[in-house]
Amino acid sequence: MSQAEPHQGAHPHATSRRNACLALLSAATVGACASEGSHAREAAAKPLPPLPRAPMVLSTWNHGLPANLAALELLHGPGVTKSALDAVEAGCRVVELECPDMTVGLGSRPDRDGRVTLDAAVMVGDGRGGCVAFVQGVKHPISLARLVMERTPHVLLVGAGAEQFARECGVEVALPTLTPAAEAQWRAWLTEKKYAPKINIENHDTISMLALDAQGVMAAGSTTSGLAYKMHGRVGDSPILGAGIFVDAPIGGAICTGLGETVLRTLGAHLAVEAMRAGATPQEACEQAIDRVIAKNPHPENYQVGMLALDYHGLHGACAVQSGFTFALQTELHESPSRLR
Ligand code: SD4
Repeated sequence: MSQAEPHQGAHPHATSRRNACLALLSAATVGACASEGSHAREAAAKPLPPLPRAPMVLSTWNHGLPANLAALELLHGPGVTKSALDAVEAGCRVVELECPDMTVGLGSRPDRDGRVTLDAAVMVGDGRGGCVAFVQGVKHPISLARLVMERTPHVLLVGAGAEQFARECGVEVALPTLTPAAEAQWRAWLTEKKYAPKINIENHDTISMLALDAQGVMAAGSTTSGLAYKMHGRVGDSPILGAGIFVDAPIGGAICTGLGETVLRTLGAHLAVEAMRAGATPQEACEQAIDRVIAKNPHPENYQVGMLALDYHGLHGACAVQSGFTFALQTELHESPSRLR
């Protein structure tokens, strides 16, 4: 795909270790796509482009499309006062409210005891981060994670303590319930109770997001219900800095999705950022990190991990263990033609 060419729909490319990732580029997304490994390597050989004047947002899975739009909206236009962190929070909140895959937010599938427990994290390039894990009844865990970063001396709050902090901040904590759809699926699962924690392409889940604003500030976020029917108390990679998300200025950021245990064992996002620090392009960094995940976790045919990386020049990379990993990149906002003025 030429860099100037608008591209619509799913775009297969060969960056995964086992197969291919899919780059999801919306009709509103044009240009600057270094998602193919060869593009990224060519770009690395050339002098690096100047710091981007236009902001960009990169997210996991199909739900990255609406999330990116909400995020980028905050970063565009004259007199913009919102930051990359505001954008990440706004984008993730979209999926927390509406997630057809039932894998983010209060409408998610529960753990094996029938309780929806949520994890989230935010991080910015100066090393600050906030995380919440194993929280129930919180509509927007991504915002609670940000509050942990901004209002406490801590990085990670979990469970009842995190919920208490939410109430203290005036964040509503609802009584935990299941949506009718989630309850029906859980009850069907209970008939067999097969505990097989595999995340594959049928289980599109976590939204993880990287945003780079026009001031060259980068932020990352992730929010998830984790594995469906997990053990009560299980926490994955998403709320752990260095595992599910990591950002370090002026190197770049990386985010993950997939089976969290495999990423926790390798600190995948940190690996990718350190690879970039050592000179890898974002694409090479994702490939190296995914190689490590596969090396340290047997039977890669049984799990999926997708990784995205972005550097401060606006180059991005993507790689996954298996085919079927989609991501969304948004660099521009477009207004649709209208019939009425
Ligand atoms: C977890 N990494 O809790 C999350 C889930 C996920 O794609 O990202 N799935 O393991």
